[in-house]
Amino acid sequence: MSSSYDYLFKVVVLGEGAVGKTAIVTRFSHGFFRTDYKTTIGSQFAVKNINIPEEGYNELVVKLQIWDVAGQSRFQILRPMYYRGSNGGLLVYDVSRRRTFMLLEEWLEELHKAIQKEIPLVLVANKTDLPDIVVEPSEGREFADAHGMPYIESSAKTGEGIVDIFAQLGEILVDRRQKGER
Ligand code: G3D
Ligand code: MG
Repeated sequence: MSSSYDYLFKVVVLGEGAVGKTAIVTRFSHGFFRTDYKTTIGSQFAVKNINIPEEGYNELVVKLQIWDVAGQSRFQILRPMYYRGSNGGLLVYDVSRRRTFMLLEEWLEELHKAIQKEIPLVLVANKTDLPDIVVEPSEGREFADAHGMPYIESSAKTGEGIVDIFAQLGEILVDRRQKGER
């Protein structure tokens, strides 16, 4: 098995506690988690390669290093350390809890304060399998449009949208790299 790849990107997963960050990453990476032993805060990353079709018959191998950052407020002081060097991210909320949607701006602020620049993000509306959806898709789309990000609905429970999240982000990141942006 070859471990070579064309691009490597660090991806951070942001959002309130219990929105499904760990569930999304676990499902996508088939549960292969590597614990970050350097700290005790429980942040961990998964590594997974995705293939992105190119023009012609080419396919690019993109290696994603996906950081699942602890969302609890008691870890707030430590989180900026994990944002450093990230190329892109997932901004996740839970469609059954409005509070997790209302707090998205604060996650953006925390990220930008830490890394001092804009990076491509994907807005993830998770838990669409639940019957009691309180944040309408139109609201999610509006937020995503306002911030220039794609909007993707997902369920870590059923698997809906999970591959799409990383495929879309991967494509955006490759596109930027090919245009010479970091
Ligand atoms: P976090 O990492 O953002 O804190 P977790 O969130 O991945 O730990 O998920 C929090 C809880 O939500 C878990 O339930 C998990 O199973 C559940 N969950 C995550 N994604 C989904 C989803 O798409 N649909 C549904 N129905 N549940 C989801 P428990 O009960 O294990 O705490
Ligand atoms: Mg978690």
